[in-house]
Amino acid sequence: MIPTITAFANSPDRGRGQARDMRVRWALEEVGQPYDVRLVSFAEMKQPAHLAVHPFGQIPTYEDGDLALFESGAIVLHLAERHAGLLPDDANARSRAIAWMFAALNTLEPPIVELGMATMFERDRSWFAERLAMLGDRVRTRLGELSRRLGGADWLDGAFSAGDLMMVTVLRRLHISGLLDEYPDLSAYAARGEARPAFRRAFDAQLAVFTAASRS
Ligand code: GTB
Repeated sequence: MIPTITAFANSPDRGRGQARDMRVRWALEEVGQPYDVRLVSFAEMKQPAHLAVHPFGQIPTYEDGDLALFESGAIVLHLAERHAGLLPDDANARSRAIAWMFAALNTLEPPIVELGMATMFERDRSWFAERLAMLGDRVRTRLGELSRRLGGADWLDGAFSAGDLMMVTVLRRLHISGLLDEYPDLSAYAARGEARPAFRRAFDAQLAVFTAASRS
């Protein structure tokens, strides 16, 4: 059976691959699992049919037979555990790769999202410049720490893993801010992820949704 994921019918990022279906698409491509996509509007996401799968009325979701999942991290972990290619065989290395997934989602992504939200929604506030500087420094702290740990290696812990997949999707959210450019090793790390054929296929698939929507 081919799993079905959900994605934005009209992604506000205009096909830049910033929405969280991108990481699920990428994982599916890495493991060679074909998939279908159900495109949903913002209104449809809040309807009972979608809320039955995603309690918070968001994308992405993943449905495969009896299994319905939400949360991009849970979906990527599910795929990585059931297919070869995204987690090492060695039990300790596997746990470390999963720790990097959590680090991406719990330690790096929150300040990066906070910075993005402030940039989008708080520009007209009197305290915007001060807050932006503070949020930028919080992100820089994490990037500095990540850069030190990466230590010039290609990937975070040996071979490419679901930990790198998740970390690269999180770092990509900084492209617009220019902050990632302050860390050439992390820029190169993200670019290595983006150069993977599976990433390219996933990116092109989500871009095709935007291109088709903008033509209609
Ligand atoms: N923790 C959940 C997960 O990891 O799956 C978060 C899911 C989530 O935030 N989904 C967003 C959503 O459905 C889309 S990805 N939002 C609609 C809603 O809440 O009503 C977040 C996102 C949206 C848009 C951009 N963008 O335009 O650049 C980037 C990221």
